[in-house]
Amino acid sequence: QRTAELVTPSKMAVAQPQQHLEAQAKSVSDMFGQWDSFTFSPIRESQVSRAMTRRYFEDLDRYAESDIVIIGAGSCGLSTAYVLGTQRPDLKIAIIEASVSPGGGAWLGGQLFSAMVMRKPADAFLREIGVPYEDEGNYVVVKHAALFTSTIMAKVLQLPNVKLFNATCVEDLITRPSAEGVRIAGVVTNWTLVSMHHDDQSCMDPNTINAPLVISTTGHDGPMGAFCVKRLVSMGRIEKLGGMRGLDMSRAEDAIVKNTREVVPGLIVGGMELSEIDGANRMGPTFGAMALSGVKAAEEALKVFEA
Ligand code: AHZ
Repeated sequence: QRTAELVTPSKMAVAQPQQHLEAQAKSVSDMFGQWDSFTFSPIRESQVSRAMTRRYFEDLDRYAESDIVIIGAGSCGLSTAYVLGTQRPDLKIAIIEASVSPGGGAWLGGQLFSAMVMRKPADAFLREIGVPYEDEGNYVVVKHAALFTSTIMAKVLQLPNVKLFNATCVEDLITRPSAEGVRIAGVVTNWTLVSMHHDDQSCMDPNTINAPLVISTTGHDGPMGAFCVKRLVSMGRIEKLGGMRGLDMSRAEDAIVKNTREVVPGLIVGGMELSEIDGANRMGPTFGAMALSGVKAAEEALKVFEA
């Protein structure tokens, strides 16, 4: 044990990769019946720390200047990221998610019921990402909402031009004066746990990401939700919020998709956050509008980059 402690990090770094490749070459079924002689490839604890922290800090450095920041990794934010990330592999896209676990409210269909309903034509989005569904005529049903959420998340996370920073929240917007009054030029971030303790700890200043375009999909009002539109009110850019109205599925879903737009220069708003500006109805547990609001938010963003 003592000698292992004395191995220098540089020697370890040279020695390990080849062994790792050999271990990877085994198939799972080759392990059957071999458990008595089983061992993992060796590792030193610092290698684990460095494997994580080096990549994280490289990502922080790389994405400090992003092309697009998407706030919120719920159904709308992830749909936006999928369309943008696949259509424009040249754009650097940072997703900032306040929760430890991304996915927002899309892990279950409604209450604790598993299935997820999407009204047509949002079935096109499911076909695009390869999620199977049962066709019920005007709507389709995915057998478990987590199948949609885990599939879109896997697709988004595999994109080389997208980085998800979770457990990180947007606590302010970067602004610049412009002909229209103000334009949004990036986001101010903090670890969510830090943001939650500004009142009982001494000042813990935030971090920043510069980006010419921010897409806010933080959901309806709540402790964290509707963040950007509430901030637009407090900075005097919007007079007041319309406030989300009661539930009306048909009206709500059409309105959210149609109203997905650049609300102030540099800030596109999509998903349920929009209902707070426009005074739109909520739709409850039907998710087609979240996927297609994401598609429209991406289309609006592409116009900005093509202009
Ligand atoms: O954690 C939030 C969630 O994952 C995240 N978020 C909120 N504020 C944030 C901040 N910084 C970073 N300041 C933040 N992240 O944003 C995500 C929003 O996901 P969501 O699922 O709540 O919103 P959505 O618009 O993607 O989907 C709405 C789904 C709903 S709500 C509803 C109803 O109430 O009737 N019906 C549907 C389909």
